[in-house]
Order: sequence, then structure tokens, then C-alpha cells
Amino acid sequence: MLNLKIKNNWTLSELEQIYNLPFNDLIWKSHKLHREFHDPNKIQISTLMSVKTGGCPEDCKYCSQSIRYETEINIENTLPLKEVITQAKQAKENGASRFCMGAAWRNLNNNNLSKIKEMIVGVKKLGLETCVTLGMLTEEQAIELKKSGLDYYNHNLDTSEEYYKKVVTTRSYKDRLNTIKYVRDAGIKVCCGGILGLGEENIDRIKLIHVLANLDEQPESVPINQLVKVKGTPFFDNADVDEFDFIRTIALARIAMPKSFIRLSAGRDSMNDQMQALCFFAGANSIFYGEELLTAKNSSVQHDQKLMKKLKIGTT
Ligand code: SAM
Ligand code: DTB
Ligand code: SF4
Repeated sequence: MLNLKIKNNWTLSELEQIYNLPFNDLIWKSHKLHREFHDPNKIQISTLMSVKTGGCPEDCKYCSQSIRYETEINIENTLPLKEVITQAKQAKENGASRFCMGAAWRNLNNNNLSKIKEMIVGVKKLGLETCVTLGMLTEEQAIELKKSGLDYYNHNLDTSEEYYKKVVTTRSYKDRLNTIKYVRDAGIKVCCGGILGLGEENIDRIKLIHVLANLDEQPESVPINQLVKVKGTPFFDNADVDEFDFIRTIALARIAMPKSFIRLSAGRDSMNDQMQALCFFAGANSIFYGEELLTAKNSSVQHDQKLMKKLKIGTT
């Protein structure tokens, strides 16, 4: 059935007006929609694992894994299948429904494709949903990943097209959009979002949501990351994101993409419980769960369990 609340012809000025509503009007509007489309007391949990760490040739100014910056990470080659499966089992035992594997590549090469396919098959066998984030893909590689049973591909647009040039110079916004199209055309679910705290303005955040909401089909999953400030990267000294602006962005994403899962992604470790609770109220309904993100610390499992209990939120 056609749902008239899901539209992909948003104008930028419509979204700007919503973003700039009085705060209470905005989160009331987003929460109402959230309840219509989702169980407000349930959160989807994904666990992340870095299957190839560091040494990336790209120059993303936020990233610990770029070879261009001196950061304190342990560089690792592609991990053996066994290690990946052991961690996926653990994630499942801890309650995750999706296992997301990330690699510090500019793009996937065909040597690595077969290794990744084995990982997808193995993780899927455990009864977990699979997600990978491997950089740029070709049309053919997307089809191959789909054949191995991949459920989601994560590929973020990060910010507005204009501001993107200030964040990454080694690839273009159009490159990102192309990969997202190949993923969609191959029948894989799209996980695509951004980062707040790159030095962007509110208008860049609104433009990012504008692009995501107006894709032919909206992403099933929309991660909203708060920059994890990594020592050695150009963005280490960036100013903190205003918390209300962060919540406004979550609310806007919820209103513009009512059906999508909005993930409160990186950066939870530096948010207090009240901030996270407001994000959940405004429309976030997914998190990364587990002690580590890719290279950075995540909010601890013990802390998250306590928080979910306090808020009486169930996980799925
Ligand atoms: N190399 C692939 C790529 O960039 O598409 C996949 C891995 S990359 C680490 C996945 C995503 O993590 C990036 O697109 C970015 O949005 C996010 N990310 C990376 N470093 C981050 C940081 N320090 N804080 C917040 N998000 C970050
Ligand atoms: C996404 O949007 N956030 C995740 C995931 N997709 C792959 C990555 C966050 C990375 C945080 C910094 C780090 O661990 O290095
Ligand atoms: Fe490489 Fe991805 Fe990090 Fe950019 S975000 S430097 S592409 S690992």
C-alpha cells in the first residue's frame, strides 16, 4: 500500500522549516511519527567488527585508519575467517541481531571479494543479519555480494555535497552515490548516513537528510554518527556538536524517513544517558552494541544494559 507519509520529493526549504521548529514542536512531531511506524520501546542492536584495520589510502579527515595521519591504532591485515566467526558467535550470544564487518579499503578488490563472501556466508549461517562496509564497489561486485546472501551494505555520505570536499579529497560525493546505486540495484538493503562534528553547519546536516530522503528508495538504515575525535587526525580539535542540534538532526531524519531505522551510532560513549534517551524519543531506534566500534571505544555493554533497563527498552 502506498504510504503518503513516505515521500521522496522533499524540498530543502520544507526540511529547513521542520529543522527550525521550536524544539518541543519538532520532537513531538518526530515522536508521533516514530510511534506510527515503530515500537517506541524497542531498539535494534548491531555489533561491529573491523576485519581489516588501518593503512587506508583515502584522506577522510576524521578517520583513524587513513595512512596519511599518525594515529595510535594497530594496523591489521584481513582477519582469518575463524576469528570473524568466533566474534560473530559472541555478538549473537550477547543479543545482537546484525553483525557488521568493516574494512579500511578505498574500494573492494576481487582478491578480497572471495574472503568477504566466505565471511558473509559464515555469519549468516549463525542466524545473524549481515552488513559490510568495504569502500567503493563496482556493479558486478555488488551483485556478487548479494549472491552470497548479504543483507545490508553501509556506505555513508557523511555530510552535504558542498561540505564533503572539505572532508575528503580522494573521492567525490558522486562516487559515493554510485556505489549506493549499485548496492540498491543488486537488491541489498542500504545503510547510509553521516557524521556530525566535521565542522559543518546546520544547513549541511539538513542537506544530507535531504539527499538521503530523496533517494529513489530511502535507506533502510540511517546511521547518525557523532565525530569520534581521534588524536592525529585533522579533525581532532573540532568543536563539540551542540546537543540540541544533534537531536534536531535525528528528529529531522525520523520525519523525512519515517520507516527507516535511525541509528544512534558512533559517539555514544561521550553522551550522557539523558542525551541518549532524548535521541531515542526523537526517533533513533538502533545502536551499535559491543565494547568497540571499529577502532574506537563504544559505550560499554554493561552501561548499555543498565540504560536499557532504566528506560525499559527491549532490544531486537
Ligand atoms: N572504508 C570504508 C568507507 O569509508 O566507506 C568503510 C569503513 S569506514 C571507517 C565507515 C564509516 O565510519 C565512514 O564512512 C564514516 O562515516 C564512519 N567513521 C569513520 N571514522 C569515524 C569517526 N572518527 N567518527 C565518526 N564516524 C566515523
Ligand atoms: C557507521 O556509520 N558508523 C560505524 C559504521 N558505520 C561502520 C563506524 C564508526 C567508526 C567510529 C570510529 C572508529 O571506530 O574508528
Ligand atoms: Fe579509509 Fe573508510 Fe577511513 Fe576513509 S573512512 S580513511 S575510506 S577507512
